[in-house]
Amino acid sequence: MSRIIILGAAQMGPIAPDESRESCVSRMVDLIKQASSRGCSFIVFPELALTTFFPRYYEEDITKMDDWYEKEMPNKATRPLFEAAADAKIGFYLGYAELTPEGRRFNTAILVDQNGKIVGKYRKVHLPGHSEYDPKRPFQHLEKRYFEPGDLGFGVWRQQGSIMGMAICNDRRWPETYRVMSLKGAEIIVLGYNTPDLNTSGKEQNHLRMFHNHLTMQSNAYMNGCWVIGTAKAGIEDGCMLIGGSCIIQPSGEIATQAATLDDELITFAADIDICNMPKDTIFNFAKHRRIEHYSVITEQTGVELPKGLN
Ligand code: ING
Repeated sequence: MSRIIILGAAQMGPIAPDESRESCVSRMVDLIKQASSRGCSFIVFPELALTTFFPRYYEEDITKMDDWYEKEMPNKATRPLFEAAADAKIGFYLGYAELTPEGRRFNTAILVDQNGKIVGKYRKVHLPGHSEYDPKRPFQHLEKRYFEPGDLGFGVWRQQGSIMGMAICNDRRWPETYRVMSLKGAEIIVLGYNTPDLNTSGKEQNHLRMFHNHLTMQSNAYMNGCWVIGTAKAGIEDGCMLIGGSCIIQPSGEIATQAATLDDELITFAADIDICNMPKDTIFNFAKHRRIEHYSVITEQTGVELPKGLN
């Protein structure tokens, strides 16, 4: 009997800087209701789904940015989301900015089960952008200023009869992200993203933003025999265009369904999790085919080091 799970990507349109948490949550509750009417049992919200993408703003005194972070989860503003999801028996992934009691700051995502219980937490490992004001950029991308690199590694959890892992945005551009989780048995990898339409760190043709968005998730879904769900926060936020392109990707690497708009939009797919088995048992049977005796530089080196004699 195949393990069919109706999965959803709950894309969100822009969140204005002055939009309240309550307004974001009510938009997300609407998406939960749509998901319920379409038989979903798990949906994926974007990265930083409760606020505008605030790392585009520079602030000398980081403590002045505290209002962008959640000090506890769930909290008064988000409890209605947890309740609506539990009523609908829908699990979800939620991205938000976390400020811990000790004052540490992370770009965080949680896994919530169908009873509204937080069963997993992930903190974004790969932080793109920069930590100081960069006058050359039309807008800032200060994730290295406002967040620490994640300290929880890449975990996996049982979720509705499958093994699920989490990532956040820039993590999707690093193959190590998916390989670590699929070496732990991941069959579904879920992630949210806020990706500016303009690459402020270098000259790049604009069409490549969406090409790279899908290339990274499709290729890694294929190379790890996993379902991958990528959910965008999309549209123009405070003058900055964020790409859409939310998608549900099969273990073959093919996009099963993709968002058509830059607004709040739910896309769903009845995923047969067992189609992971063929690639994981054959072409990407890690135990049979990997040769780890040749891979050590991947974890022993951070940057490039030319082999002796090539200097
Ligand atoms: N956003 C972008 C992303 O990785 C980025 C950062 C933009 C990286 C453009 C490279 C090029 O999709 C986040 N939030 O990581």
